[in-house]
Amino acid sequence: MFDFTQIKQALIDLDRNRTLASVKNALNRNENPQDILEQGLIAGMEVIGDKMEMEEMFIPEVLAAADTMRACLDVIKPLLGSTEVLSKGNIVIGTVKGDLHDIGKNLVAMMLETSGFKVINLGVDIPTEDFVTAVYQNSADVLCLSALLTTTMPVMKDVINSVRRSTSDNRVKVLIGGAPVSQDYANKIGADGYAPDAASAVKAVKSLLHRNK
Ligand code: B1M
Repeated sequence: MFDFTQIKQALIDLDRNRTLASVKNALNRNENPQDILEQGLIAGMEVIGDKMEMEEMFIPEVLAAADTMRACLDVIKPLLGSTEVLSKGNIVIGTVKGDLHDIGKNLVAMMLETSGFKVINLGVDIPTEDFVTAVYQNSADVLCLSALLTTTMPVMKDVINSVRRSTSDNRVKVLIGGAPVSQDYANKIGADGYAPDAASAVKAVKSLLHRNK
């Protein structure tokens, strides 16, 4: 059995080369990319978050870890499954205004892409009007909003209200996610769905599209 704590610890130690080497080593040993992600990289990021909260780690260190995580995701992405030729639907995704966190959002985008959806990834710190424009220009079926800060969660409500105001038929469904977000919160702000992680985001998008038919 592969010891995923190697990956987790290398990420916590901010050792980029060792983290990448451990990820490649696990892949060479045919470990499941999903396990590498969850038991190695995401588990490591959780510890980094705790250290950040306890002021044992600071922004430059967390940024370095985020950069390493991004490099590892680039290695894993091609192995998560091949993108289907026909798009199953158009998805617009972004992190709301005021929020710069993008690792989880990019993971969700990546999983959706490899599941056959056309994904328009707007990036981070996206103004509400840009979401509205992107939904319209791309005839989006689902709008995915990510927020990692309790202070930016309320922005999701503004985006939902603006998107609803701008489309008369309610066709576009809105899915929300991010560490501080919950199903209760989704209900409260009128989102169509909530997903706690990237894998369930794919399931949630499929279920929302199914409901659309
Ligand atoms: Co920040 N940060 N950060 N940070 N950061 C958190 C979120 C925090 C919990 C850390 C802590 O204190 N323990 C805390 C938030 C507290 C709160 O609001 N309750 C925090 C803070 C306070 C801050 C700053 C304010 C710090 C400061 O400046 N004093 C600042 C804010 C900047 C801003 O956004 N305006 C800040 C900055 C940063 C960095 C820039 C240094 C960096 C981000 C780099 C980047 O993303 N490119 C960073 C990081 C890396 C973190 C932690 C450590 C890790 C986040 C992460 O990438 N996790 C984080 C602590 C933590 O989460 N434990 C923390 C891994 C990722 C895979 O998980 O993003 O949760 P996550 O995504 C998951 C799910 O949430 C879900 O699926 C993903 C994977 O399965 N998901 C969705 C996400 N979006 C989804 C959308 C969906 C569905 C599911 O559908 C649409």
